Amino acid sequence: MISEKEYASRRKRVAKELKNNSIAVIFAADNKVRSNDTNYPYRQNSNFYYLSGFREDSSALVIVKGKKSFESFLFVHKKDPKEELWNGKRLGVKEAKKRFQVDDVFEYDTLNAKLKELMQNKKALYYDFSLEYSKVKVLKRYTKSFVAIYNLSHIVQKMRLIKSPAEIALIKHAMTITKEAHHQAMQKASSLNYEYELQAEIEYVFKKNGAYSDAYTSIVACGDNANTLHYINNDAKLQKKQLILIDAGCEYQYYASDITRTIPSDGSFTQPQKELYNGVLSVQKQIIQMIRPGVLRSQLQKKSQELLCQVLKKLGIIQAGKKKCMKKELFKKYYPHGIGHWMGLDVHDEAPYKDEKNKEIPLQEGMVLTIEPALYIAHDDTNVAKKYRGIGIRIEDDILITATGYENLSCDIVKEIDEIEALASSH
Ligand SMILES: [Mn+2]
Repeated sequence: MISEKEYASRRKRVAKELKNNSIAVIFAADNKVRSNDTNYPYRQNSNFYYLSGFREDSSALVIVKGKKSFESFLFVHKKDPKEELWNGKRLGVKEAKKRFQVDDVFEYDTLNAKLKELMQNKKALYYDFSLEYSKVKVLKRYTKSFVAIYNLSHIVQKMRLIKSPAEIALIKHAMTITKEAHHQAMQKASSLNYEYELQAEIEYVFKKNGAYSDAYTSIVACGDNANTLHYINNDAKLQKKQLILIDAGCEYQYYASDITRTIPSDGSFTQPQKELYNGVLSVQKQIIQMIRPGVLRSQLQKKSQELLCQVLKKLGIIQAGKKKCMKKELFKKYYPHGIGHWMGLDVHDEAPYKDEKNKEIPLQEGMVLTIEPALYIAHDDTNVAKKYRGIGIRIEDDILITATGYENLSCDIVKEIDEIEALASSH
């Protein structure tokens, strides 16, 4: 749980960054139509949630900065028995006043009128430029009167980069659920017939343990399907003697987990699969061991490419040495993506990789970064020995940067070949 005090301190930190005589407006997410009159399950906007902890739609947070002091106001949907009968209880103004440590709470219907009043004599306006919400469009009507307009999300994103102990605790909880899901998949894979059955087993564990759901659409890709990086069809038959790439993580109390494991379809790895798998695994372990404050993500990226060049050479997939492999980027065909990304409220956390001067931000205590090296060998790549074709392997863990090094938050999710095989045979 994130305390109301922590949310209040985040608003205070935002206010500190605002220019004097300014106003910041941040909106809750809109509902999104799935089809006709049904909506997707509602998910609050991460930046709004980060600053308010409020999960209802039709709400907004306004921070008004004076010369030194600031005030924060929350706008919430009014109590409305008729509407609540269909769409669930609303907190309402009265209860919101008790719960949130803001200066005042108003009805959302009054937002436009209130904004007009609060914006009087303000010099700068902050809002999230990336949002296309209906209310943002309204906001744009007022912007002409401002001397300066800034993107609020830049301030919030920077804060989101460093996780508090309470946030780390939630990510760790998400990880315990995701661990159970992946272990379940390892145990059940050989007894199932379709990729979606495996997906169902995984997401059952998510839901059963009180996770909102998946933090992103699960990837369950058997054989050559793993070579499609964002494969989400998950509708193919599970073939014998294949590897299955499973990229799945739950979202718990708004915090993500993002884990990939690659497992055999019938309980045991074949010899060529083992060779490729152990190559990727050894690279992943070496990269994780490099992690500590001050290290750059680009250093991890380059090192992962160099190490994978060596693996590819050792297996005879490429003939060139490390130097040529790097210079000509020969690895790219087999490892086309990045080593990892920030993770938090979003699976790809909306936080910067570079500072204002376009300089890369080094790793710091409290950041959470995924480490996910991979090798993808297409089924029709005739340059590669036949035994390796149609195999895609990615191994992904979520790493917390600590004061002296790192903590692998997903170290309990097995990834050694003998551990995976042991789980598969324990079913
Ligand atoms: Mn990832």
